[in-house]
Order: sequence, then structure tokens, then C-alpha cells
Amino acid sequence: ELRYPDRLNCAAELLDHARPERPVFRTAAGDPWTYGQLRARVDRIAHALTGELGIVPGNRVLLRGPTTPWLAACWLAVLKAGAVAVTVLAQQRPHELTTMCEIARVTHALCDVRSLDDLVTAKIPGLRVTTYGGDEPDDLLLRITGVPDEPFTAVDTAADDVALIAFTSGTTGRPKGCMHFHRDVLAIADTFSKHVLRPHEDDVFAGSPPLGFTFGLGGLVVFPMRAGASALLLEQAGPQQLLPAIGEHRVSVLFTAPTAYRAMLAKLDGHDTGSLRRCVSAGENLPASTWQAWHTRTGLRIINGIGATELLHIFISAADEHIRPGTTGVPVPGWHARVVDAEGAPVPDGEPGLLAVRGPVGCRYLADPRQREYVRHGWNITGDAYVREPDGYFRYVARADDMIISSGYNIAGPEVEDALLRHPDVVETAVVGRPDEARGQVVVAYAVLRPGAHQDAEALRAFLKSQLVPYKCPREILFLDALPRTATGKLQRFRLRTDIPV
Ligand code: 3SK
Repeated sequence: ELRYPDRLNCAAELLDHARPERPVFRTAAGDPWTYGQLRARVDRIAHALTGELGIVPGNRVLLRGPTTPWLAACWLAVLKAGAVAVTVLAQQRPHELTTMCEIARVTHALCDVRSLDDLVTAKIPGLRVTTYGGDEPDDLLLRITGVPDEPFTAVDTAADDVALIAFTSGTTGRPKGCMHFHRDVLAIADTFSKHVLRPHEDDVFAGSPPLGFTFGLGGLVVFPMRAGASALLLEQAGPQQLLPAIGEHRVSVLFTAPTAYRAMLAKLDGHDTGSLRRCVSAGENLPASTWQAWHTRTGLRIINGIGATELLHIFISAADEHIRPGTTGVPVPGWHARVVDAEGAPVPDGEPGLLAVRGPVGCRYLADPRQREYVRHGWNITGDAYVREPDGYFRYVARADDMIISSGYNIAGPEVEDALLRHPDVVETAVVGRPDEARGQVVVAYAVLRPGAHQDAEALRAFLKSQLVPYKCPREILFLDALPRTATGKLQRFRLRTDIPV
């Protein structure tokens, strides 16, 4: 069991961990920031926040901008000053920002000058916005230059004071703010990172998820800093930027999603991936076919994982020889998981049910009645349908509300997607149930093909029939240029069932 002192400031813990001359943040160009430089910059920002900006412990501070060392420094300064970081994505639109600020009662915002427009358009009453990275005299970074380096004494927060509020919109609905404590921030590093990644100080972390998504915050700030390692922070972190950056910066721990692994596979030739030792995939189900293709080309075994904003980071995964392609893995040390029915009773191994987890971090929605649906009988019900295999491995079936029921058969879209992805022309796919009078639902597949491939739905259906029992085969296969996704890259299946004309 994890034990932390009653008084704990996680930012101070992360900052005071490594020797000052060690690198912490690298960027596409320029010298890396060292831990010593980061600490000094964080302290200057914290002085400005608590001085001129009048921020007091408990104030909620919105953080918005592309992934840069300055955004990470602002996040650490807010926490060190005892305030609460409200992390949002740089792509979030004005009405979403307004809702989030309302829910989290945000009083101040620190915003990269390049992400300012939508925040200005939102005109959030009472919000005090300070930019960084601009050239106006009141810009945060200009305010702090020239100020002597005076250590900032971290505010004496309790281990279970709220440190951050992260929003999840799921794939639909009004956003939910998830409150996480100072101890939670360390707990994700002391469970998943410590036991599965087992990082050392020479590791270089990099990846695609932004810092406004807790997948990225953990993988690019918390995990490297907890290990005294460094992270490459890329403002643009799509597959086309990640691939060359891996060789150039000797990246050893990579965080990204299945879609990006597939996109990188198509462009791998000529790139040096020899520095990689850990490749993490989360955010979506990792099909066995993607795992296999990456392994064949690179020799690397992708570490699959399931995480949630509600639980801050990954809670089921596996490392090295324990990895079993096509499964997510086993509960990360410190976490417990089981599969239950709608009443919360455990279902037998081998049968699908709802994933229930509990561990050092729990779901705490900010003023939202949906808390009662997520936490039942002391377990967090993530909304995923899973099977627990008799030897304790957890296999993803589908999002629970995405199960397709056709003529009385239960069909998991991801199983059909995995089969379709084995076809050499298919790059991305999504399989959904469309309402049908006779059968309740029928299976419909959407596919994105590699450039130049011929759109031949009948050939794809014939290919699927050779792999799946007939009732799982899509009645229709439709072609799209791209699948609809959320800002964090999650597939929006509900849009395929409703929005897009079929
Ligand atoms: O939401 C997710 O999928 C996720 C995955 C890994 C870590 C954190 C999160 C929120």
C-alpha cells in the first residue's frame, strides 16, 4: 500500500527530486531545461502568482496552451502555490471553456498567448487572464524576468487537498470535472510508472497526448520528474513529428494511442527507433493486429493500458514478458479490478460484464450527480465491458454502451474492427450498431483506406467472412476519409450512429 505524509505538496516533491544539473525538459530546438532552471522558473512564477496576481491557496487556475516547458512550469507553480490547476486542451472552444470555468469556479487563467483568442471570445465573467509567451508588458514571462531568484517556499498543502481538476467529456455530454489530490499525482507515478515502466534517470519520455489530458500530464511531466528523467515536449506531436524526433532526441519511453502506432507503421522506413525501450498505448483499445505489426517491424512489445481521467492514469496493464497481445493486462500493483453485472455482483471469469476498479485514486466529480453512477459499492465503474480470463488477464470487449445487439446476438465492435484492420488496405475502422426494425440493430462498418486503395466493400465483406462467424459480419461497409474523434483522439461512435448520413 502507498503511504504519503499527511502534509504533501506534490509539485515540491517532483521538483526537489533530481540533481539541479540534470536535464528535465527538451524541445524540438534549443538547449534542454535543467531541473535547477525549472525550479528557479517555477519559483519566480509562484512569486508572481501569489504576489501581483493575488492568487491564494485553493484558487482554481485555468491552464491553456500547447505542450511547452512553460506550460509545465506554470502547472508546477500553481500547485506549489497551493492553488488548483484546471487543465484544459488548447483546442477547447469558447462555449466549452465557459462551461468548464463555471463548473470549476475558475478565478484566474494562465494562457499561452497563441491560445488566447477563444478565451477572449468566451468573455468569462470575473476571470482574470494572464498570458505567457507574448510581448505585452504584463505578460507573465516578462513580469518574472529581472526578478531576483528567490526560493519560493511551497505552500504546506495536505496530501488530500485538491491539486488539479481535469475535465472529461467522455464521448458525449456535459463535461465532468474530476478532482485529484496532491497524493494522487504521486500515486500514478508510484504505481503504473514505477512497476510497469520502471524508468531510470537517463530515460527520455515523449508522446502525443497533450498536457491538458491526464494521459499526457502523467507521461510527459509526472512520470519523468518522479524518476529524475527528462521529457521531450513537442508542440506538434503527430506521427509525422514523433517519428523523426525519436531518433533525433534518443527517445526511450513513448506514449501514444493505437491510431498513431498504425500511422507510424506506414511511415517507419528510414527512421531510427533504436533508442525506444518502452512503447505505451492507451486512450483506446489496442487491437492485437496493431500490436503484432509494431512488434514485427520494430521488435518492441507495446505496453497496452487502460486509464481514465476519473482515475488520473493507467490502472490495468502489463510489462515485458507478461504482455499478452489482445488483452489489456492485469491490475497494476496497488490497483484491484473485477468484472461485475449491472447490480455490482461479480460475473464468472470468461463472461463479459462491467469493469470495476479501485485503488489509490478514485473518481470525485465536482458537483455532478453522475458521481453515483461512476462509483458504486466502493468500486469505480468505468463504463467499459470487459472479460476477466481465468488466469487474471483482462480483455477489453467494448464500451458498455457500444455493445451491438443484433437478432439477439451480442457483438463487440472492436472484435470486428480488429478483423478488418488485418486487411492490408484498411488503415482505420469503426464498427457500430445501426437501429433496424427487424433485428434491433445491424452491424455497420466504417473504414478509412490507405491512399490509392480501391473502395471495394464486397471484397472487404468477403475477407471478413473468412474470419468471423456470419452474424458478426457487417451488413454494410462505408468509406470515410477520417473517423470522427474527440480532441483527445477518442473515437466518437455516437456520431457514426447519428450524425453522418449512411
Ligand atoms: O482516458 C484515457 O483513455 C486515459 C488513458 C491513459 C491515461 C489516462 C487517461 C485519461
